[in-house]
Amino acid sequence: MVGQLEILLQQLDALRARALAELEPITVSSTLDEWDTRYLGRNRGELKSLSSVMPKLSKEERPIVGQKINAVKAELEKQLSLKRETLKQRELMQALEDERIDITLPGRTLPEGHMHPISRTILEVTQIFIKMGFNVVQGLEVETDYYNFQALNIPTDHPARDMQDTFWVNPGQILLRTHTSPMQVRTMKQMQPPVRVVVPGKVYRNEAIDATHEAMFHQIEGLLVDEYCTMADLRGCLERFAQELFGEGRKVRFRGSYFPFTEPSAEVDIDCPLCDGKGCRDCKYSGWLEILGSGMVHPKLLREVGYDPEKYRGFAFGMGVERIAILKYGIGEIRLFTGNDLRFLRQF
Ligand code: 2NL
Repeated sequence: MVGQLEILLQQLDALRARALAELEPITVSSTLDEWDTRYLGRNRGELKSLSSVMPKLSKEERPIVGQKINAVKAELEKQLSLKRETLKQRELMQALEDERIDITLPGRTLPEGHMHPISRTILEVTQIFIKMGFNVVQGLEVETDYYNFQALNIPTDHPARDMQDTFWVNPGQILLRTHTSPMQVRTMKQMQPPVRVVVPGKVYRNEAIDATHEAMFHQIEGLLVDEYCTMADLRGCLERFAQELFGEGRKVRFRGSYFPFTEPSAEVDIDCPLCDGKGCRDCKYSGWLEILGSGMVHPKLLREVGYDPEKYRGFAFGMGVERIAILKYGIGEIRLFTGNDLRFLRQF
């Protein structure tokens, strides 16, 4: 009988040819998996089905068929793994192509923030004093009655001590500072002269709020204590400051005044930078603008912090940051600083 064996070998060749022909056009991994199961599958694979006739074959025929099956199997497996590698490679290239990033597209920019005009003014003012050798000190906003009033020689009948004008945390003892001077007192108690500090920060007053007053505002105070220190040094220092901030050639004018912590005391004006001293609405046609208060540190204060007033002298000054910013940038009113109107804030 020319039959059984020949047919079986032909069927194996046909299977091999069909499998390879079907493998050729496959382009996706999932179809490849289906092909794998159909031809090489352990349970119902076509090669497995043909192998199931083995037990029916004679002893001589079995190795021939066995070898053929193994050869076909080996060939299909080899082609499968080659195909898998090719597809993997192609799918990777495809993914790279699909996920390609166009680096020439403009980026999504984050909106840039702005420095608040108050912060900017504090920075500009402190930088001028830093250039003159001052150090910047910042500190407590919640203070004791002693540091805020008593140590500063503020008499009990002074209007600044009015209970109504102060935010008390603990009435008569703990309060929100009404000026930054307490930090200067603390600084002096901590070190020996020479002292050169500027203290910027928030201060609080419980007074009627209008276009020029708010309950919280900012101050910058300055203090210098040394063996040789006169009112001429104070004047020179403030003149330099005024010219750095408001323009070279700026003139300063001292007017006698009163502060409990300085003696003598003076208000300091500059010739109006808006009209160059000729007189305009902003300087109320006087040609001068008040920018700060100042004076020679009261000897009582020097003694209070443990300095010998016979040996040391000091000068001090204080300015309202809102007022300086209003003058420098021509801002209409104080409420703009806390109004959070971006149309205003974006100008700085
Ligand atoms: C003003 C006036 C001033 C001071 C502040 C001061 C501080 C110490 C000692 C002496 Cl620790 N003086 N500060 C002196 C004179 C004036 O401020 O009109 N500020 C807005």
